[in-house]
Amino acid sequence: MNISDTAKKYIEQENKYGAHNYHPLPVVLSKGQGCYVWDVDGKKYFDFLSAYSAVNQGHCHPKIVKALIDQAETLCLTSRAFFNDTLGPYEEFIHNYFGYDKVLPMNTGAEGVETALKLARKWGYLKKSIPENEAIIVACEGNFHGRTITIVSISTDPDARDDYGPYTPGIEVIPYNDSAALSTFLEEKGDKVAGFLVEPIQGEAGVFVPDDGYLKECYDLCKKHNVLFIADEVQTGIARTGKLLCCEHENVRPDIVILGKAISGGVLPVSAVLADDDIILTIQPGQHGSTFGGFPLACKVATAALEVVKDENLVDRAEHLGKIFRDEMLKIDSPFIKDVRGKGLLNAIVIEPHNGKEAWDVCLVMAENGLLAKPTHGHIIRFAPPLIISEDELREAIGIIAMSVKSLEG
Ligand code: IF1
Repeated sequence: MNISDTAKKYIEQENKYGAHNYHPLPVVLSKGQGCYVWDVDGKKYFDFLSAYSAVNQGHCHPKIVKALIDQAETLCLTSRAFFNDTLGPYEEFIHNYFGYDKVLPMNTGAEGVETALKLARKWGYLKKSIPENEAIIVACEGNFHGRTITIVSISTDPDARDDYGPYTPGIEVIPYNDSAALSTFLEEKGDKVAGFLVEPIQGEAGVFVPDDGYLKECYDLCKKHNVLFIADEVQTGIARTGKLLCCEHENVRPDIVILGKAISGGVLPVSAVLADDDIILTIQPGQHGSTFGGFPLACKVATAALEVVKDENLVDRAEHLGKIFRDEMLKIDSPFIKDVRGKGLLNAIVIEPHNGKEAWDVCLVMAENGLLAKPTHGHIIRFAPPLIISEDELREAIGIIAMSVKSLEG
C-alpha cells in the first residue's frame, strides 16, 4: 500500500511516543462526515468500521456536534457532588426511551460492564441472599466485554487475558450459543449465581450470531433460577442490528442492559446501565460512581444522539440495508468468501486464504479502493458502516468490496 510522507510522519510519531497496544491499518485520518472519512492526503473512504459501531449516526453529525458545542460553552462538568440541570432531564429521557425505571451513567463500555457486575453482585447478596463472597457471574466463551482486570478475567482470548493475573474470582465461563450448558450450570450452582452476562451477538469473536431462540432460552433459564440476565449491548445496541436493542429480536427484556459507544454517536465516551428499581436501587450513595459519569456534556450529547436515531429512522434503515448487504455479499462468487453473517448493519465475511492472500490483504486493497474495514482474528472482516449510509452509497461500497476481492484472485 502506498503511504505518503505526511502519513508516514504520523505513523512513526505514534510508534515512537505511543504504547504499542494496537496494530492499525496504515491509514491516517483527519476528517469525517457522515459515512465518509478522509486521510491526511485528502483521500476519501467509506468508513465500514464506524469506530467499532460507535458512529452509528455518522461522523460529526451536526445535531450532535451542536449539542456538544452549546453545552461546552455553558457547563461541562460539576461532578456528582452537586445536582445540575442536565442530568435529571437526561435520566428521564433515557427512562422514556428504553423503558427501564432508572439509569446509572458511566463513561466507557468497560465501566458499564463493571457497573453491571457490581450491581449483580450487590443484588445477589441483598436480594437473593447469596452467602457473603460466594456470588458467581456466568459469562460465555469467546466474549469481549472490555479491558479491565475483572473483565479480562472473564475473557477466553489469550491476547486479551494472558499475563494480567491474578484474575478476579467468582466468574465462570460456559460455551456460547449453548443454552443446555447454561441449564446444566444453573441446575448445579444456580442458588449462588447472581448474573448471566452475554453479548446478543459476539462482536469481537467475529460477529458470531447465536441460533434463533438462544437468548430467549437463556432468559427463561435465568428467570427459573432467579438469576439476572445481563445484556452487553455496547456494540449491538442503538439500532446497529436492526432493532433498538439486539435482544428485541427475541422479545427478551434483559434485567440489566449495558450501553456505550453509539449512545453518544461516537462524540464522547458515554455509557449507561439500565435496570429497574429492585435491582438498581441496591447501590446506595457512596457505593459506586465516577467523576465524569453523567456529566453535562454527556447528557446533552447522548440525548441528541438518541434523538437522531429516532429522527432518521436508523432502526429500520439498519434492518433494510443489512438485508441488501448480506444478499449482495452472497452473490459475490469468490474463493475468498467462505461465509457471510450478521444482523442489520453488523456483518462479517469469513475469508478463506487464497493465492497467498488473507483478510489483512483484502483490507489493504479495499483501503486503496476507498473503503475501510478491519480484520478480526486474522480471517474475519467486520463490515459495520454508519447507519445513516444511503442505499446508493451502500451499493457503491458493495461494488468496491466485490472489486477488491476479485482483484486479489490472481
Ligand atoms: C478496543 C472488539 C469491537 C464491546 C462490548 C464492551 C466493550 C466493547 C460488546 C468495551 C468494546 C471494542 C473495544 C475496542 C475494540 C472493540 C471491539 F473488536 F474488540 F470486539 F467493537 F468489536 N462490550 N469493544 O465490543 O467498551 O470500554 O472500549 O468503551 O480497541 O479494545 P469500551
